[in-house]
Amino acid sequence: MQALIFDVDGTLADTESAHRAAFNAAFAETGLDWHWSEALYTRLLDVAGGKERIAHYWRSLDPLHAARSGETINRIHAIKTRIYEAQVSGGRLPLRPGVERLITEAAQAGLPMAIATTTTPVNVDALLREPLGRNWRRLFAAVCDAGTTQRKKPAPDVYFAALHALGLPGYGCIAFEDSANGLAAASAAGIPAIVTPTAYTALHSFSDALLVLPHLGDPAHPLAQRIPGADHRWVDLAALTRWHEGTLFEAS
Ligand code: XBP
Ligand code: MG
Repeated sequence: MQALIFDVDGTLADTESAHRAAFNAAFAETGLDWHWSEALYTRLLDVAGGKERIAHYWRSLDPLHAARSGETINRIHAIKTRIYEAQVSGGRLPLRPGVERLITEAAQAGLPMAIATTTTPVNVDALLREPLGRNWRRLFAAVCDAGTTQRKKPAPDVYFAALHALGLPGYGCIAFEDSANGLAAASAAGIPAIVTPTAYTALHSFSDALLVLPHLGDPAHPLAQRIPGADHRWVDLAALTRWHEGTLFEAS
């Protein structure tokens, strides 16, 4: 196992409720009578990328005007991003169990890491700056985000960008994801993926996943069940190495 590649939203932290609130606040601020309920947003999450999600929703309401709304969508999304950034900065949104522990363990072991997300760059800094420190970028060989590639997940582009930056083949890495789109993107890039769903993605299909777990666990929040191949009730490098060897065996 040569590197770990992390998705952000839903994986490093359960962020989509904060995103949903920011979208709704941006709609209100721009005088739109749109409101994305939890049920509607769960469906809209099938479209990766906030701007693409707004465009998709607008086309469903008013195909004619939506076609000419690029500038307006950019303006709404910029307001949403400002609101989201204020909501999650300062450590107000905690990382999921085991995320900080595993990143720290990998960094101390000198195992390269990257980020592969469809979210806007400022959102990653707002989320990680407090829990991982203001120099959090030094922990990652590459941070690939909405500014890195045009096509969003389930397209593999952002994962290919991360593999290119790492100088590694997909089968040498393990990806961490929360959604069917994310799993599809990692799988299309040839990267075995561990999925830790959230309430928004619990009903997605993860048949391609190396493993599906409620979260990565840690001593303070051990997983309810023992994990085959792991010494503890949380995911550590020793367990990941064993699981990764299994994928190489299967591939051979
Ligand atoms: C999840 C997404 C993002 C967020 C909203 O990204 O699809 O669009 O929902 O963020 P990830 P933006 O790949 O990290 O799961 O509004 O900045 O797109
Ligand atoms: Mg995600």
